[in-house]
Amino acid sequence: MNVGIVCYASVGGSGIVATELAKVLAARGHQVRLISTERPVRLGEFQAGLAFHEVHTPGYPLFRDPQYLLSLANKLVDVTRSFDLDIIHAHYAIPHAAAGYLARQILASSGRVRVPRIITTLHGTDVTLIGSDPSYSETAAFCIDQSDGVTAVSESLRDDTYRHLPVRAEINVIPNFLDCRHHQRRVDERLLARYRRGNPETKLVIHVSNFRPVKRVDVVVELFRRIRERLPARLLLVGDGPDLSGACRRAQELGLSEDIEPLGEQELVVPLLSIADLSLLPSAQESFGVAALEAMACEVPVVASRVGGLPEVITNGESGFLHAPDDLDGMTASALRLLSDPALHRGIARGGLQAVHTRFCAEEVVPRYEAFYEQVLARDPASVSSA
Ligand code: GMT
Repeated sequence: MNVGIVCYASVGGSGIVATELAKVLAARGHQVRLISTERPVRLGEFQAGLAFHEVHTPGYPLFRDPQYLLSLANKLVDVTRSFDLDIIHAHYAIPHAAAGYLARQILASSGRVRVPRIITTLHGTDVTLIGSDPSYSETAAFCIDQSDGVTAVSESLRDDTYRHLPVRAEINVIPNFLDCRHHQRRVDERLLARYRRGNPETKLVIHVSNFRPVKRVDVVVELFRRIRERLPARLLLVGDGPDLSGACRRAQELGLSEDIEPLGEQELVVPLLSIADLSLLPSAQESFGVAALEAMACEVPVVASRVGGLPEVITNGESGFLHAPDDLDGMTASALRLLSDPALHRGIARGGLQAVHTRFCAEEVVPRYEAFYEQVLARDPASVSSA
């Protein structure tokens, strides 16, 4: 199949999942074209069957903002004409589903007989936060409905989509996944010693995110403060975003600057996860939680909020711990239990690893996308107006 995959490349799990999907599909013999504004972080080296196409969005003094939707739709038309795409798979509905819709209309009205099918994968905030904002909800729902196929990364997100938006399309749930051969614990003793600062008793707590308000980084710092009161610990903050500087300021006010390592954006998270003892994810909302999955794959127990799709990833008490978002006492208690009871730590780490390997490895999930592509290609295309 010729597949075009559209995603945000810079930050966030949707770009990571889209890039991993592109790589695995190419390895399975498909011709894949990844289309984005910049080279996705996780793209890696040359791989046969996988090409990257950059979207340029020229500015102009009259525009307040660059016209990304238009330049992306234009790029999709170009790439389809040059490489005969069967499928355009849009990751994150806003505005990628709209760009796919527009590209399909343009191709059909130019007399093209075979237009690509548009598949939209909903990732979370494209529905729960920004998509349901009254400024976007009508266009978001329309473009989702106009897709030839729609998937969501969790049952919870599928239900949220019907609740938040006037969407009528059938939504198929295909969960996020990892390349499990790559995502596995590999401890680098020198890295471990470096971040423990010479004290082998020190526990390393990690938080990986895009540091947006929905991640509640202030709560991460507060949980760490409570942990630090009870045992020697250091906090690795991986990623960047608007709330990182506030978190560092707060840590300074609490006298914890020495115990916090803001590591910025990192292409390779496995070495960092592999030295961690605990991952914190007290998000206000999380449609899935790729960060939790990556931690579990590296045998790091996760303490997270019981929100959105996280209960579909973590089974409380078996593969991690879930608490109501405001239950900071509960999260602290679970964190301290994990950090002070090696048998419990081992059991939860093993439970997490097993959950990943039984349900969330690429070999398990990617064939579901392939089957969905086939299913959508076998259907009549969504109606397109041709000139
Ligand atoms: O947090 C965001 O807005 C970014 C977005 C993304 O592009 O990664 O995250 C969402 O998609 C991820 C991949 O499917 C999910 O793992 C995240 O849970 C989801 N974020 C939220 O629902 C807040």
